[in-house]
Amino acid sequence: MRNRHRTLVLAPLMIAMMAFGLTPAPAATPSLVLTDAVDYYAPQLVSVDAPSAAHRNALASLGLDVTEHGSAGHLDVVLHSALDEQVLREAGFTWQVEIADLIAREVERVRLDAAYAEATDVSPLPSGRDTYRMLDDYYSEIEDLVSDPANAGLAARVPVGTSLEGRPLTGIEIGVGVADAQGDLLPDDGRPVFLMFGVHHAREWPSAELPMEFAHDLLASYHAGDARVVDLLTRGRALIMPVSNPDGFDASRTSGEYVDLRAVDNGDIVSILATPGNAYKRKNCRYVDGQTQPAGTCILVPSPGGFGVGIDLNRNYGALWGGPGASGDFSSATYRGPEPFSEPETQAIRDLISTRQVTTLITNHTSGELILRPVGVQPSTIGPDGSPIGFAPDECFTDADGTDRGMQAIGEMMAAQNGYSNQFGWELYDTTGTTEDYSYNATGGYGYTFENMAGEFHPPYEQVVEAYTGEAPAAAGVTLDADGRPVRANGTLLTTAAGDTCGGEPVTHEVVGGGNREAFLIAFANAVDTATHATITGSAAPGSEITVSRTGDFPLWDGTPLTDTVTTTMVADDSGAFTFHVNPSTRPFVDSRKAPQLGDPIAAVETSGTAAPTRSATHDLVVPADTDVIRATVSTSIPVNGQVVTYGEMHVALLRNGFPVTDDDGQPVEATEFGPVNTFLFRPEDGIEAGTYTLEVSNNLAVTSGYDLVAYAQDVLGEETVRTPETWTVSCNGISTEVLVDRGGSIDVGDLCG
Ligand code: 0X9
Ligand code: ZN
Repeated sequence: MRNRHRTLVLAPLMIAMMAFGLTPAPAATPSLVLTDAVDYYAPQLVSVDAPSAAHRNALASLGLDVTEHGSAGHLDVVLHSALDEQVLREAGFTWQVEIADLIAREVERVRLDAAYAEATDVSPLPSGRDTYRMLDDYYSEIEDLVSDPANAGLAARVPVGTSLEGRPLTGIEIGVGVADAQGDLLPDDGRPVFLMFGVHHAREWPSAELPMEFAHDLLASYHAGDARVVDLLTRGRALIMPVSNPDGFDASRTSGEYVDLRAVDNGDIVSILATPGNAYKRKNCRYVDGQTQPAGTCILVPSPGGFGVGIDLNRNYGALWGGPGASGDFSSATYRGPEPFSEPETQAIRDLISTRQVTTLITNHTSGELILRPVGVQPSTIGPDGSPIGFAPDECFTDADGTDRGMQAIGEMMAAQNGYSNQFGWELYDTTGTTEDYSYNATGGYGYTFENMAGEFHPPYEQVVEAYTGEAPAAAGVTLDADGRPVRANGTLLTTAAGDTCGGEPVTHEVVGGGNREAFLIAFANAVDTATHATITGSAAPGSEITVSRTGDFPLWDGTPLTDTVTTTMVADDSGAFTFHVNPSTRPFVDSRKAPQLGDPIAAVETSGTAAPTRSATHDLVVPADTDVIRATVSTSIPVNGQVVTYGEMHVALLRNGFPVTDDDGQPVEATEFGPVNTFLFRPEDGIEAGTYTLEVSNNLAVTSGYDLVAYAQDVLGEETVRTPETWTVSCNGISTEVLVDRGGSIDVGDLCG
């Protein structure tokens, strides 16, 4: 009832804002009177044709409300205005409408959810829930779980921090012996942590439901004597924070509920129109960079979709902050904030990650049915150190038994359960400053983004239930092909070829299609698997405190170093010995990266031209002997709405005597890697013979465009950057030692504690 009352008061303000496309100044008190029905542009969800990563990055650079959902060749975008449509059209994109009216869909969603709740006594979820939780439900359920006497010792509340508006950031930690009698966290005992987040983005409600259900599940399964869960909770701990952006979530969730008001005011357009105010809000609640603001006012400021006030928390983390796929404009859906970790929410999460040994992390988002792993930008993109970003050093990792246990392999194991696509973060579009890129780069713990659900930010609740249990079509359709690889119902592999080059014994899948429940359990199992993290052992008197710490710099995109310290302290038990489960001592950031290092150009062509839509133009490059690669960068700019926008939508092919240059097997040599400004790297297996080559530039957009082309002949100096090993400083009772320990390794420090 409280919400309903508040809605009626707020609706006219929201309508006024929508009608005039305004974002109010803080504490604005407009007194607009609504006379006639408002003729509104219904926000729509459209699927934009974007056949290549270059198209997708071009699309992401238009400043529209791009979502992560997209199948091969498409990317979904929320259109909020006729102007959005115009921007898309003028950039030459075509699209299909998926949801013509998100407001009407919200009305339908509320109706479907009411019907589902009516028809359902207890859902198949561990909690039995049949409706989306409100913010207070998350707080009260966590409190109920930790104070339930049956869970004594097993579940602890974790105060992670406080949001901008002063709401608690609350996690629950689950593991044998983690809590005291009051449900507070006991000191760390050296066991590894599986960390799971939800709702970085306000509108992505299922991303909080799924981890909350996993918390219920772990406890219930433990009590039921499920041997696998008992083992996991004995060897490790699961730390779950369902809502990482409580201010934004509360605004979105309560706005979504307002739609119900049509029943109260007889379907008056006012209450329905009020919905988009915050139901599709994405960012946090910051109104003005760096300034505090009155608590509880976020809900008053409508943020249609990704736009409006706020900072995109998933662009605010430190790793390569300020790089591609993040915006410097306050009103952008991907606004990165004025500096890395400018927001209390990301600061709190950084402090959490840098004081615990998080060996595996899943940050849940919605939607798109994807499992994304580092890195966030295309590997050929030149990073702040002047070298290509390359692949994550842990993309592939072969354990002592010869089995693939790298991030790609663990991703595939999870994909076999929920039916999602296992792929690199950059395969849809570039991002920098994201949660798992930060956590992976700073700690070496495996990190994934789950884009849960098929294609809506808050689909009917029944779909959330099915996503957890495995009844969802994506999970239910998974089978194994003749090679034992997981495939979709239509027979396509769930994991992309790009990551499938690791060379160890492939992982095996005994069960498939178990939904997110099984996928989360696999991630937890990886977190406790000593094959994919490291251990430090020694002897210690009961109660001794052992600390591991490491300080290092990682660069922001402009090269500015950001100092990062990881320090974790554990307390030895009564056994006289300790085992500290830690991440590898060397951070991925300074670890060897698999990326070609190119020598100085030995021949070059710099030119410009014009290409009509779907047509190409050609330019010659005379290549000397000793050339290993030809690297071509084509940049274009097109005025859109009076602004010059830089795209990367042109494609380059390499020809000789009018025919594509082919490899041994007769296939044209494709550009293997390309960056956000369209850098194409041609690297035939046998190198490049001296002679004249032709670069064919073709225009994929529907408008004629000028371009600049720079192409170099270069040789490859080496495949990997030099590794700079790092150590953990291990200390106990004032004595310390430096320990170098790799993934899968174990080091005994003896009686360091004296
Ligand atoms: O753009 C995002 O923040 C995520 N998608 S969403 O639609 N939920 O907003 C994707 C983040 C992907 N992470 C990395 N590429 N590292
Ligand atoms: Zn998201």
